Amino acid sequence: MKRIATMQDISCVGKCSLTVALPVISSMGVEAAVIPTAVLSTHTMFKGFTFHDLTSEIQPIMDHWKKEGFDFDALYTGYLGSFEQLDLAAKLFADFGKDTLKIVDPCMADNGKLYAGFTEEFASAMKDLCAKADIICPNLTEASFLLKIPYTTEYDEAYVQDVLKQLTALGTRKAVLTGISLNEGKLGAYAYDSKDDTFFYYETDEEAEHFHGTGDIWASTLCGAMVRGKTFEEAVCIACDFVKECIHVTLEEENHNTYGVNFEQAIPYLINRLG
Ligand code: PXL
Repeated sequence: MKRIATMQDISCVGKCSLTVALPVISSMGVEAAVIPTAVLSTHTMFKGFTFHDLTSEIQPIMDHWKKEGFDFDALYTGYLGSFEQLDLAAKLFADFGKDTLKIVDPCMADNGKLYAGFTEEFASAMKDLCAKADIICPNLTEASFLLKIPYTTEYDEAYVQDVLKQLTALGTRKAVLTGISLNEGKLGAYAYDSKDDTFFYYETDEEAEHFHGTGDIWASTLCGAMVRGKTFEEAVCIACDFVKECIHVTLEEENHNTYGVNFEQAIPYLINRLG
């Protein structure tokens, strides 16, 4: 059985980070080992969330794993909350990442703005972690902060390709920009493999609403699909299709919640889509 180690927080309510990574990866038939970086009562879009930092646990967890001789088919980092956690993620890559797929989702911003608590200095340090990854999957806002370029919603295909080339120039082999819309009513992901110098774009019909946590579902699905032997392109398509299905299932439900998607009832679709 394949095994992924993922490092991100637990937001107890919010359907993001570990509360989606675990079920999504597990449902893809892959073992999910976790390094929880913090416990929050909710994700940071709610007011008054509690926060308990677990940074001091991370090194002891990795030391124990090393002693037990565990290895992983992929390492996947999501929302990380401090410079120290970025250093520990780099350590995870150094200690367990030889010949292992390393995926960094540089969670820190959306819609032109950094999430609560993040700074431009943090974005700059995140860039160094991205350099150590095989694949990174920022949205356009995160890409703008990583590259220190202005965020824009007015872009064309040439712009997206240029951003992707700049992202891989940070040191990662592949970059995928999520949430890209090149055609009215469509939404997708634009990917670049710098080694082969090939681009790849996949889009689906855009759903009527956007939800928090879909980036984490997207990255978890990409990671699971790659570990299950799908090509990079196939994995990008599966991740886009699954997120679209999650939003679709959510919107079908009367009085659906607004803080996260109904990915749970879309899981049969994912298993089927995986083949
Ligand atoms: O989905 C990204 C994410 C993960 N974890 C926490 C968050 C967010 C986004 O806001 O607040 C705690």
